[in-house]
Amino acid sequence: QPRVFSGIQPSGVPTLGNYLGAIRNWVPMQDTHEAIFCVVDLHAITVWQDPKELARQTREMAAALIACGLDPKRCTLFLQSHVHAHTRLAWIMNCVARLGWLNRMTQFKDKAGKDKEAASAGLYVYPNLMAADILTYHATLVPVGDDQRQHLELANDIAQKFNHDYGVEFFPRIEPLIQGVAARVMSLRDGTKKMSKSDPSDQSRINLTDDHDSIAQKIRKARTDAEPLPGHASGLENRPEARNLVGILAAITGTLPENVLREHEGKGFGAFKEVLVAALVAHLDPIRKEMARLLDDPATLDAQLRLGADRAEAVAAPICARAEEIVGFLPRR
Ligand code: AQP
Repeated sequence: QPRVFSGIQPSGVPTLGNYLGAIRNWVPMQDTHEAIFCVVDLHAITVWQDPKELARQTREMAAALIACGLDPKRCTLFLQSHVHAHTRLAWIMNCVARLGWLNRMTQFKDKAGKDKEAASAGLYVYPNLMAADILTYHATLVPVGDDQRQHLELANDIAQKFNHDYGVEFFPRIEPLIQGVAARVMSLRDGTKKMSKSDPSDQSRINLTDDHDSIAQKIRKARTDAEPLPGHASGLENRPEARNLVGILAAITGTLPENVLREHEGKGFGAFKEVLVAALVAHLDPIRKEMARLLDDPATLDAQLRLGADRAEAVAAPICARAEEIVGFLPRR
């Protein structure tokens, strides 16, 4: 079975974007692949996180993943900071990656904002840690949202440079797996920005912890235009907010935007939004309730994460040790 790796930052409550672009696609892979999923707390601290909040959010993210259908028995689910191979290999990757490559990363530019000098060095080398996350498992498939495409290309460049510089065929090629009609869910306030768990405005996103009332309120207030829904996707050009809401309904009901448009052609957004609210609540409410149930028993959750870390380490530690040997580090005897 091919080995799959993916991760998610505990930098806030998981959003509908995380769910449709990533988590939901991970669930079926448990049965078809050797699946390794990680809550990437090391990545989260590349921007400031209040320590108490980070700890709470990390458990919450783990609970969300299980509530969405990841089964700690059928996949390896763990916290990144529990498996030291990630940081050990990341250091080597820091020394393989070139500054010129990192300078081209658009996520750094977006997240660092105007004052690049004030961004953390961690945020800058984030893609190197991400390369290490994947490569320390020799994973070949990485299911992610569309926003991560550039980082995966960089991970391949790093892997190839390592192989070339040390004259080995050690790290395999990584294939990004970017799936579904909602590979990029946009903000509810601005259809040109992606929906993000760390967006300062809670109104910009649907959280997996949102109940009926918050979902209804956020969708009713979501930005749209005054035109009715067209019958074809061509009628959504230059209407990013309208396209986003249609895409969300299509994804959540398991159909294509064309079918949504055929069914709702000519409707105004007032009526369409009510359909969307009902579909979102029906889909997300069981997840929200299951999350709450899991968080009620943190000891069981922690035990599951510990088991996951043991399993992850058994795969990652020997690969990392071999990489260190290739570089020329003496083993500790
Ligand atoms: N809006 C989105 N649409 C589709 N997929 C998305 N993903 C994130 N946002 C969207 C996918 O979710 C996975 C986990 O992402 P992450 O937590 O590692 O970091 P991120 O991509 O930076 O996500 P956020 O929500 O925007 O987090 P913050 O705000 O902390 O930066 C990835 O597979 C990602 O593609």
